[in-house]
Amino acid sequence: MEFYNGKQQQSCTFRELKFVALIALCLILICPADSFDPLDPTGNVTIRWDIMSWTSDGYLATVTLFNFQLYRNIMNPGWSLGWTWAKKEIIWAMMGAQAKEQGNCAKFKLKIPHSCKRNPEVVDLLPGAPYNMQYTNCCKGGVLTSWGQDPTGAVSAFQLGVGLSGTSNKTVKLPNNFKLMGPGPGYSCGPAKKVPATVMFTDDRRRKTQALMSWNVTCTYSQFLAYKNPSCCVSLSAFYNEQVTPCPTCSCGCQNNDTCVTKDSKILKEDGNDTRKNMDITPKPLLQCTHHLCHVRVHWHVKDNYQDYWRVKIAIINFDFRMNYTQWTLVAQHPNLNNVTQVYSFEYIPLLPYESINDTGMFYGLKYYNDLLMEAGPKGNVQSEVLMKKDKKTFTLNQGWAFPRRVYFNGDECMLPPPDSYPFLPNSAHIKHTTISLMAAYVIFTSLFHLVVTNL
Ligand SMILES: *[C@@H]1O[C@H](CO)[C@@H](O)[C@H](O)[C@H]1NC(C)=O
Ligand SMILES: *[C@@H]1O[C@H](CO)[C@@H](O)[C@H](O)[C@H]1NC(C)=O
Ligand SMILES: *[C@@H]1O[C@H](CO)[C@@H](O)[C@H](O)[C@H]1NC(C)=O
Ligand SMILES: *[C@@H]1O[C@H](CO)[C@@H](O)[C@H](O)[C@H]1NC(C)=O
Ligand SMILES: *[C@@H]1O[C@H](CO)[C@@H](O)[C@H](O)[C@H]1NC(C)=O
Ligand SMILES: *[C@@H]1O[C@H](CO)[C@@H](O)[C@H](O)[C@H]1NC(C)=O
Ligand SMILES: *[C@@H]1O[C@H](CO)[C@@H](O)[C@H](O)[C@H]1NC(C)=O
Ligand SMILES: CC(=O)N[C@H]1CO[C@H](CO)[C@@H](O)[C@@H]1O
Repeated sequence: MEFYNGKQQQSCTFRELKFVALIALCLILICPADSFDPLDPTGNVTIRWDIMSWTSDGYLATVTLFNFQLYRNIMNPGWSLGWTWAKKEIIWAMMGAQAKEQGNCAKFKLKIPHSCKRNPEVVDLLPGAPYNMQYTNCCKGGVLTSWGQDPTGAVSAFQLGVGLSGTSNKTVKLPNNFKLMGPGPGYSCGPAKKVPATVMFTDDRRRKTQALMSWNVTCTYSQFLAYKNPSCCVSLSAFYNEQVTPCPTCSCGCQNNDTCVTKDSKILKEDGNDTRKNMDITPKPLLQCTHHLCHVRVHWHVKDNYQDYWRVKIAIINFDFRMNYTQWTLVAQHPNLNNVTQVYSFEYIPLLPYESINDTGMFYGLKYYNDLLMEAGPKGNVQSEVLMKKDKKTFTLNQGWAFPRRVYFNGDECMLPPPDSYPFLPNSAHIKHTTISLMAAYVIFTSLFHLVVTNL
């Protein structure tokens, strides 16, 4: 936690140089609330629970999950949703999802409920579930895209029949203690709140119907709750300097002999047989040994500097031998992303976390081409180039301006190298370590900058 705040502060001081207007924003960002994401301030997963009809001992409800997060998808193995019943409710039947455990239904003789747990945990069905168990928007294996990427893929729904619950809006009690799990922890949910009854279209969209009673639960994500360490890091390079700035050592943890394996490890060959046998069991990550020990490294290369444009090459490299990232997302914050002219082999959409500031965008893969970031190995990378139109007043190769301020992979913030290690313009190292006055350094710097800009 302290660690992250430190980093935010650093990038803030960095920014003040050019964007006085952003200072106020930075001050807000230095002390974010636990689950506050400055690049997606309203990001949340909303669970809507609509009672559609009353039954002899309870009700039939449709539960819908909306992943309203702009760029955080819910990956394989998908969401699971838990809650605690307020009374002695049971689930008679479900469509489009199932409770993980039936629990003790011993006191039921004639008809056996689907689940009698006081705190059921529900998961989506897998694609290809039998037709008579399906429900609109179900059966995605719990995988949801982010709202920014594809709102139609960001919704999941199931139907459940509840018994022993009361049969009117006066006797039904709202469940509590909602728990949403993504592929891991990180989400925390507020209490269920009664909301105006949902009005919805029928399947053929020709008629509107209305729920009898509705409530909402809002869940938000916090990276700090999810992982002790970041899971990705950023390395940098530029055409004007041969030196590559690597990810900081131990960005995502430090090596020891059982946290990682080398490329030619025997475990990997055995693993091939293993995973095929246990396809349904979620494999533990198996990381390639690196000095940063991250699952993913993002490389940002300043490739070309033309008169009116400049070009960045972005590569994403997977170091997890047991992870295929389907529908990955990459978010970058850089002041020039307001003038993106072309993105070559990724999709790009600008994100506007604050109305007036257009410096953040999301990249994701082209369908069937590179929307799957394959497991570590020769195919475990995706890349693209971005062409941006220069704003002559702000563009500079100095002081690391050309490098991103923030980077997120799949919604988790990546560790950036410290600004003083960024690739510097030729000769500026010399300047850095001699005793010439700041003024002289400034003059040399600006003329050098001029040279680079006008001659390349
Ligand atoms: C959840 O996200 C939606 C869509 O962005 C937004 O309208 C809503 O206000 C958010 N809810 C909360 C509690 O932040
Ligand atoms: C219950 O439903 C009735 C009729 O739809 C409505 O008039 C009443 O306000 C509802 N009561 C509560 C507590 O929601
Ligand atoms: C409840 O959730 C639905 C679906 O996300 C949303 O449209 C509605 O505005 C929410 N209601 C309130 C009061 O937050
Ligand atoms: C890791 O290294 C330590 C000391 O270097 C050794 O005692 C231990 O057995 C090793 N563990 C594994 C799993 O190789
Ligand atoms: C994995 O499979 C290959 C060929 O199918 C076999 O030669 C090898 O012994 C197997 N390894 C293990 C650890 O089962
Ligand atoms: C990743 O996808 C490839 C191709 O679809 C497949 O061969 C491989 O087994 C997958 N790896 C994992 C860890 O799921
Ligand atoms: C934000 O930047 C993108 C990318 O260049 C541009 O397409 C979009 O029009 C901009 N939006 C606003 C509101 O400035
Ligand atoms: C050089 C250039 O086209 N700059 C534009 C970048 O985008 C902002 C708004 O997004 C414009 O105001 C600039 O003129």
